Amino acid sequence: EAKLHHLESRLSRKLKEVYWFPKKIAELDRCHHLVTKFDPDLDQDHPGFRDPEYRKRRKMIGDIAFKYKHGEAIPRVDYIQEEVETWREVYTTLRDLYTTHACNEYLEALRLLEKHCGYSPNNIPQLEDISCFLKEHTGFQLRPVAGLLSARDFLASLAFRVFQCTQYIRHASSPMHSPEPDCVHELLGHVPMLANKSFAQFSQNIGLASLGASEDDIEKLSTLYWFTVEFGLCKQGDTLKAYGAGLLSSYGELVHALSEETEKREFDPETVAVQPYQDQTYQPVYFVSGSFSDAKDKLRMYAMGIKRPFSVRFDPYTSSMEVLDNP
Ligand code: HBI
Ligand code: FE
Repeated sequence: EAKLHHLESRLSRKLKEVYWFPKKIAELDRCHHLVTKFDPDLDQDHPGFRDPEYRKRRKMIGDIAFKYKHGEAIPRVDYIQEEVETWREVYTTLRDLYTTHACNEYLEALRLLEKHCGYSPNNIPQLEDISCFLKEHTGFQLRPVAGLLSARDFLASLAFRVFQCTQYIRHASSPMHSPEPDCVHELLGHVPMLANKSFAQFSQNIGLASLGASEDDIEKLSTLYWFTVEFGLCKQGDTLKAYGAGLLSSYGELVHALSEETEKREFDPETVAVQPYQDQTYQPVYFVSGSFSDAKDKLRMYAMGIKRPFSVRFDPYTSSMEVLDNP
């Protein structure tokens, strides 16, 4: 009894010395810290900066996320005609390219999303429907977010198999590009891959490694996330295909990435974690994984090297973290 008490207080002392992190899924309600870098209210280069109507609409949709609490159904958005037009333009343009440029896992999931989740040129799918679909396939779920989230909060959600998803759409003047994440990026880039079991596990593992991690390790994990989940390539037979969401939601960069002009290197977490990256223009270098289970194994090795005075284990029955003391 006394010894148990001693052990518990040793662990709780350790936890006071690291960054706070959510221990149960409902605590993701506290992971809502936005980064304003690409916000249309502040970023003069945002295509919506000079369009008060657009900013008002984006704010209205963002309010859904600010009010949202874990466990609630995600409110549906009645998208206006202009928004659906934007979606249609991107959807039809990208859809044709996927056949040759997207990996098989992506194509397979997209077919299912078209069949079951309202993915079509004429309809912006609803987060609530997608969330139910993903739960059935990989246990992932969505929650709405009002913009670009801090890396720490974003990664912490992944640890619980929760993907924080924007619900507003990019400005109509620029259907092929958005400086910040929007629902085109999330729904066409991220969602199909999250329906794949190996990829889902890979994403959760990055999240688990981030809990309570130092600023330096968060930066490295973000960089790993960037070159895999956002801009990753994989080998299928003799050809390279895209699985990264930043590629699958950008016609220009998807063509560019798989062209002869770019450098491709084999995925190796140690080097990727410190590779400088670009968020203003196309990447000069891309990293190739043999398969998701291969990438997962390499990442697991890398994560084992991150020093934390405790370890975490996700309990899927309660969607909470077991925090274990390291001797
Ligand atoms: N926030 N809403 C949102 N969507 C993302 O895809 C996203 C984010 N914050 C950080 C992030 N992605 C990554 O680039 C890493 O920093 C984790
Ligand atoms: Fe993204």
